[in-house]
Amino acid sequence: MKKRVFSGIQPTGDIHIGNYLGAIRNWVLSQVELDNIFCIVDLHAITVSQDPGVLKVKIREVAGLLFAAGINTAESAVFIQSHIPAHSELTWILNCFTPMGWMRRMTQFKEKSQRHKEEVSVGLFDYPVLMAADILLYDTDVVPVGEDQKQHVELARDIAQRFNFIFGETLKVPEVTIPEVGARIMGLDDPTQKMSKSEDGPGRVIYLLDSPDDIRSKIKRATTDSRREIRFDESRPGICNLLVIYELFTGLGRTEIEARWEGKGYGDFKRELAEVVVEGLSPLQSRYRELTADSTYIDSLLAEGMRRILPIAEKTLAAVKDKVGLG
Ligand code: ATP
Ligand code: LTN
Repeated sequence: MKKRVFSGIQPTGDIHIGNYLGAIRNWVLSQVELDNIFCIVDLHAITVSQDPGVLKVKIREVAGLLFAAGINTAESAVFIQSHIPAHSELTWILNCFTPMGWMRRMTQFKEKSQRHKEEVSVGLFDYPVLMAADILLYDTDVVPVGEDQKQHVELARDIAQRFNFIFGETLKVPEVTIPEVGARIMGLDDPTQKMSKSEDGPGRVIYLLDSPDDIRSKIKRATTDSRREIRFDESRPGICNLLVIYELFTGLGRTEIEARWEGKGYGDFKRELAEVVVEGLSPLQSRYRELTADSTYIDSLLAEGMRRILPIAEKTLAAVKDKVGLG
């Protein structure tokens, strides 16, 4: 039996090479040995304000990029959260068994409610319970998340354990893993800041759908330092970040890379790096264009994923309703 892994990705903002090199590429490589479920969490997205037209487009765009990157429907299921009503239904039921005290401890809510002061919704407060429902519906073994989401997965474990304690063994208690990100890609304009969907300083982020010219000009303008040697030296975050991007796209070893650039200048290195990134993204971009040429194709792949996993969600929800005494 393959281990079941559940991952959620928010359809907000544009997917960038940090997401690709740090996560999506590894998902593609792991799909043979793991039973992966990828959920595009549109219900989570609306916990803060979204433009409806943009949201709809972004949902398909994220899906298209996952498929273009090599996620394959025979091995993995990709689906849209709001297409399976069991997510909302289980959230409601779990709400009724989640103590307020546990929710008040959630640090992401504290941060986000500071940031979105005027428009803090009940949904934003309930975000972690919706996430628990996502995970618990599919008998998930493992949830790989970044450090910032660890507390939410621990809450999902606590909720499952409490439910099982009250009603008897019903929900599988998932493990959380923090993948050792091979790389944390930093912003090109400011290598002390993470490359991130929600922070798009001009020239900070290379998006997966950027044109070759945009990629070239962002890399050309990338912040480095006044030294000359091209080395993997963490005390020089600008050039080091560019080298890591080069390393991941070329697959070359660090010694080999340093030897190749010995005695050469930043300008030459940046020019070659830009071509490496342009070429590295080009197959993905052409597959994306092919996949999206027929506007219904992505929807058909999503429907296929949904059909495969819907019975798992429905079975869990039915068991939960039965235990609670509903219906
Ligand atoms: P946001 O700004 O909305 O938090 P994000 O770009 O940081 O977005 P997430 O949606 O939180 O991305 O993460 C999706 C996946 O991409 C996660 O597995 C995360 O670890 C990975 N990831 C995100 N940013 C980077 C980065 N700069 N370097 C490496 N991996 C990253
Ligand atoms: N909150 C997560 C996205 C997410 C998720 C999940 C991750 C929603 N549901 C279930 C893992 C499992 C985020 O912001 N990255």
